[in-house]
Amino acid sequence: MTISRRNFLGASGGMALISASAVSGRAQAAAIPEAATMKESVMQPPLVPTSGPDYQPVVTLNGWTLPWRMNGDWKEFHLVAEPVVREFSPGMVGHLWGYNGQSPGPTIEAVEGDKVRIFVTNKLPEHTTIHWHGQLLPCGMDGVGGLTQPHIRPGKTFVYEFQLQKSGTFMYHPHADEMVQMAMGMMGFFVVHPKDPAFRRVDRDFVFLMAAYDIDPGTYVPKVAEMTDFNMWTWNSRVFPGIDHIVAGKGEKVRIRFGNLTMTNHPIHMHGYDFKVSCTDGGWVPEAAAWPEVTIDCAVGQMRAFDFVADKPGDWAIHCHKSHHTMNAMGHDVRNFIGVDKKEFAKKVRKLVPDYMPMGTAGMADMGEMEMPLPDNTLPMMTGFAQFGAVEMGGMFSVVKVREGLASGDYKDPGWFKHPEGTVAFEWKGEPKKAERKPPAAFDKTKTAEFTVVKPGKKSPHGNH
Ligand SMILES: [Cu+2]
Repeated sequence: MTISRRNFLGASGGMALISASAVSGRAQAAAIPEAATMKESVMQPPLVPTSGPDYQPVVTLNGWTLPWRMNGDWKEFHLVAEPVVREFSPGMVGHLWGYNGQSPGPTIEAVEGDKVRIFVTNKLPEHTTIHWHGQLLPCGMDGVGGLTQPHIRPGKTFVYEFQLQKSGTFMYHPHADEMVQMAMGMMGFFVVHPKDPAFRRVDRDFVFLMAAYDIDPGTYVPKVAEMTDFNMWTWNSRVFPGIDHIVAGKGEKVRIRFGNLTMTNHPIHMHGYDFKVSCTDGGWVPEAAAWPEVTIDCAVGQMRAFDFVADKPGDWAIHCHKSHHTMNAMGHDVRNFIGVDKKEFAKKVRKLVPDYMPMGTAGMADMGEMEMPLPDNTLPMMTGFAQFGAVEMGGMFSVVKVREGLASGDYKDPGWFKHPEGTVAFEWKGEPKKAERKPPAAFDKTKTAEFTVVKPGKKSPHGNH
């Protein structure tokens, strides 16, 4: 047999014949790389490249990067589409569909110019495909079932092959029975690192995908026909307080990348910093063209990455700014009882229902501290505690923890921030005696005369507001 030019381009050395047959879909079982699988929903350490150009590998919140093997000059990956059980946060799991044991699937990382060969095995009860969102590739590798390829039937394995044209921030998801398969959690991140290791390089690089689920309290399977009324707003199919914290050392360059596969936009807001969009799923934003933000809206089907220098230590909140998206399962037909006196009413109800609690007459903050009996497999609507009390959040919320003296590559949770004395908001307890007075670090004593305390009921010296 002669090695044709096509075979030679398809692979090199002793593997040429095997990979040539893999290309044509007649791969022997032995030719398919082993499909790694993940049982844990905790962040796995970054997968540092052992060959090829150097790059800073990403960290997937509550996730992992798919191992690959080199076969000649092809980087080979193996994704398995299959039913998975994903923990959303301790106390609740979803029966989802995903890849290689988890939803989302493992992050794929490779380098600009790499030739990638991705084996996709379908272990779902129905057919599927994979679309490589944002990648520039031959049309027949685009993964649109019926349009660019036949569907991958249950039990079958297909091969996708393309060369990575550019670095950037991409994702993968099915383009077959999309409404069902994405509502069930099928998606994954795809990061292509620049060939030049110095290009837009950062010290830490975090990724997550946003997905929304509608899972009735006490049940396990998302309602796939839901279009607007979701109750689980997730980052990497996790909700607060189950979402990994984003840990960085003081002074490090940090990138956070995210993509949106829900049915609505998510304005992602990070406290304590301003920052710029450095990359979209269309490519890198030239530094001179980026404008500052503190909230980056990510529309449906979009991806955004932003960069900042972690120069301000602290526990900084990062969350979707739609306040319903930082809640777990909730009823949206709750009436507003703020200001209503339910005391007399409650007495009467307690004669019939002894453990009745009136709620919401002063807002709903008390729900953050309440331990109420919940149906099986349900999370409280708002929950989570930090060093000062209940955080009263759920859904798309996490904490960026910037610390001094963190070793590079240390992603362990450093605990809660130790605030320097005098830098935490405090309760006003009247004018302290001179000797007791501890002004906040940045407090300017020369300005104290400008502050006047107005007693309730009295008119402000600047008029009535
Ligand atoms: Cu949102």
